[in-house]
Amino acid sequence: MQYRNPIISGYNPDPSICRVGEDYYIVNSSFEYFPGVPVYHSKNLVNWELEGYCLTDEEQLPLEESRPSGGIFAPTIRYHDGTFFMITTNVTSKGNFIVHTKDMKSGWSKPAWVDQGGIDPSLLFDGDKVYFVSTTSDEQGAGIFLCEVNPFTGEKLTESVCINRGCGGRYPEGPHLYKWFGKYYLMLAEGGTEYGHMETMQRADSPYGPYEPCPHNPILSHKEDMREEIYCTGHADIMEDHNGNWWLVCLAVRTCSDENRRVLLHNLGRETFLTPVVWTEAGWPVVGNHGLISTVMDGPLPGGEVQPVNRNFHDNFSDGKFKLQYNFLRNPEMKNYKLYPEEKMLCLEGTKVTLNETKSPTWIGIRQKGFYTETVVKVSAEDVQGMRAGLTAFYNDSYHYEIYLTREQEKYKVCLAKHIHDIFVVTASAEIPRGENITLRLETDKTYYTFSYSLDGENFQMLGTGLTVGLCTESTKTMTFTGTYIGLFAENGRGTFQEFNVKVLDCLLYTSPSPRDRSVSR
Ligand code: 6LW
Repeated sequence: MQYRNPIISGYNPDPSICRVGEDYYIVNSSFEYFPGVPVYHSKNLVNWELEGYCLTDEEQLPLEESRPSGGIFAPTIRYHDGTFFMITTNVTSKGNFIVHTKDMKSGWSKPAWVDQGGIDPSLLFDGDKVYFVSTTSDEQGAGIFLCEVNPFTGEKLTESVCINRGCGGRYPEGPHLYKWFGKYYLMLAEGGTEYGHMETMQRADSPYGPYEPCPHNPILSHKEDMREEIYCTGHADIMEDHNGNWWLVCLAVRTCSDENRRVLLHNLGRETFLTPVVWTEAGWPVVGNHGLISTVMDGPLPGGEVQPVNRNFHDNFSDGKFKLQYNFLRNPEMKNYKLYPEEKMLCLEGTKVTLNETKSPTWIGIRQKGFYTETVVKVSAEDVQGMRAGLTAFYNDSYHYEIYLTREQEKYKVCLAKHIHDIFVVTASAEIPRGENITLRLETDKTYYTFSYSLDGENFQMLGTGLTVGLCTESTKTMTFTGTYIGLFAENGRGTFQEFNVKVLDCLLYTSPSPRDRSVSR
């Protein structure tokens, strides 16, 4: 049956998957965003719904000092004996920890910290033993370290030992240890999460090794793929579905390239992709098309009919609770976020913390889940000198564009500001009768973020644009791992928002030619 990748679009990197009967769950890294570690659910591996988050309170997820792309790195989800376990690393707090639950809807446990360092932790349940692996280093360099743990308390039951140093790629990481066909299989990401990324497989008779490499390593890599459709494939997890077919999920990147230009720059973040896996007679996995995957693939999907993928988002703020897709920056002051379901309104109480600070401004966002989107929202700004309330395309505190309402002396204005590297500037503004019931619009494509406003909700004036490549991972001044959000914000006063609609048009591309990007030379 044919399906399309990515199966989970927008910034959803480092996927880990597990199966419970005929239900499938994927978790992803979440870095400085709250709540942490999204959990997606599917019955057919193609239609995924956001089910909730593993980390939903400050004790589980202290993010206060998190740098951009700090916080929560790669997670692993496993299911054993009626209990879900999620293992991850808070690089801004105390490192590796495990949370567990028998029922996700009732929330997850407090963190059980594990005294083994490094990142990318994973668990293997093997009889009465539970092995904890992570990637860290010793005096000989980087390696995969293993200890036995109590998965409920995090207690280390054996000393940490290095079991493997990878298959020759730099940065051996993202380890998953499996027990298949009577052997221990160790799958690693190597080469770094960028354009040299790849996945390798090894196996041994003991979890402690020695490990024999798969003869056709790397089992997955796009570093030589001349199709230039998908890049950076790696950081994978493998599982057998309820029909006995095997699948691999991995992170990968779609760049802002199009027929006009080739750029190795991506603004959506690393996304989650799916590919079938088959086994050789010798017991080695063959991933996709001999280590290559595509945006359109065929496979023996496990469950029912595949529904058309719809990634639109709509909120008229009438149901009195925050939709699951909303994220906040670091640990939010929830008293600054008020829903008025009767009035179908969201009120954001802006503090003096601005979008330009590595803190928790009054900001609420959803992942940008496609290249071609159209967002509209109605905004009213408190009549306060210098406050800002509006709509932002937000990568992090040094890379964001926003259209917003403000008052300067006695004039009400709608403005466009851009923050790129160390440049923060208002690039356009227009006087408006007053800062009430203004409709703001953001249109995105692979070339521009285009900002417009309307006084009547019908007729829009374009205020200005920002280059899409300005919000790309590769161009950030520090190494980052996230992707662009579409968000609402307020600073130094109250912003009132109604009718927040985000249309993701990419899915329409599947049946019609892509909307022409306006070339940069416009
Ligand atoms: C992830 C690790 C990595 O934990 O990036 O570059 C980290 N490698 O595998 C965040 O995605």
